[in-house]
Amino acid sequence: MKTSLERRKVLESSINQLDRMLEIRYVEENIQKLYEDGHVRGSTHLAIGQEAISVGLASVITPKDVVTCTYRGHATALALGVSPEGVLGEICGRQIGCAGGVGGSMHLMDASVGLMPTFAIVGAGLPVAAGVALAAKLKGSKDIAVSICGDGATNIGAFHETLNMASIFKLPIVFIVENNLYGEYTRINLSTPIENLADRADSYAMRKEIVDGQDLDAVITAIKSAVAFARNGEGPTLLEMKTYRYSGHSRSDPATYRLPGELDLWKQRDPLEITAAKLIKSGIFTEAEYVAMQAEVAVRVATAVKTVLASPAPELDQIFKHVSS
Ligand SMILES: Cc1ncc(C[n+]2csc(CCOP(=O)(O)OP(=O)(O)O)c2C)c(N)n1
Ligand SMILES: [Mg+2]
Repeated sequence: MKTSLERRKVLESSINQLDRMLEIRYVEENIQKLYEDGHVRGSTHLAIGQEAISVGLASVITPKDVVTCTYRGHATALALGVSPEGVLGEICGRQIGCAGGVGGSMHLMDASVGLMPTFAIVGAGLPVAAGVALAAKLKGSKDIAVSICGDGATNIGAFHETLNMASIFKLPIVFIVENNLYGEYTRINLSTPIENLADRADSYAMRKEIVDGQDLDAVITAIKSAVAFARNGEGPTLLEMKTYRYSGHSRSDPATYRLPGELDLWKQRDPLEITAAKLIKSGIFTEAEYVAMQAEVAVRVATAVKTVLASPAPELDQIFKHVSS
């Protein structure tokens, strides 16, 4: 099995980026099945439909950069390099999981590729990322921090305090807001009085950009310039990624609160299909190769599921490991 770092290096070509987006999609679909079959305890939150953002990010930053993200971070973990066994194993509470099976769905982590343990508390990752960015600045390193949060998190106090501090200290940080239009079961227009969340950067005199989060190329271009800006010591950027989650908020939410027809409209702009169509049009990839890739990735993920289900649960004494007193 490849290490997380080795898997990260594979993201250099656009064909490999498409492969990773497919892997994320199939892992997420399998998580839903594993949940329904009783292998997942507690909750789990899928990012189907949002794959381009994580893969775009992982294609740009280095493993020395640090990322904080949310409970919806399975896609980010896989994109950064954590294996399907590491992600699925953690979600199913098995020893093979990336936190040894004691963290679960909302606490994926892998320091070797800069993934801080993912955050279950809305907005909690932002100040931590700012702390990492401040440390990098004080040390004079060129490393940056990235904070990923949802649209709902932009209404949390920690979001505003962190943006203010990041701006005033010119911290090397990129704030990514995955605006998927919903916070739990509430549509954004019922909770948030502005349409473009990027505008929240204006209060903090911060660089901002609205990005088509379904288009991998647009995501990569925006993240590249925000990362260069941060590495040059020029300060933070707020990137609002317009996106959509195909599934409900969490494991058993049928999302009956969606606007009629909304899901179908977004599926017409599926990030995997947009990327595949571009590659096929450019002539560097064929339809047949795409079909073969889908089959290969499906087998890879099915094999990971088998490996995970054969992995034991953590021993009881693991409860006391990594706990400070
Ligand atoms: C501080 C805090 N308040 C409330 C919750 C309950 N909660 C969990 S997810 C969520 C919605 C967050 O929505 P958003 O930031 O848009 O992220 P998304 O789930 O859409 O990715 C809420 C309110 C929480 N986990 N933490
Ligand atoms: Mg949301």
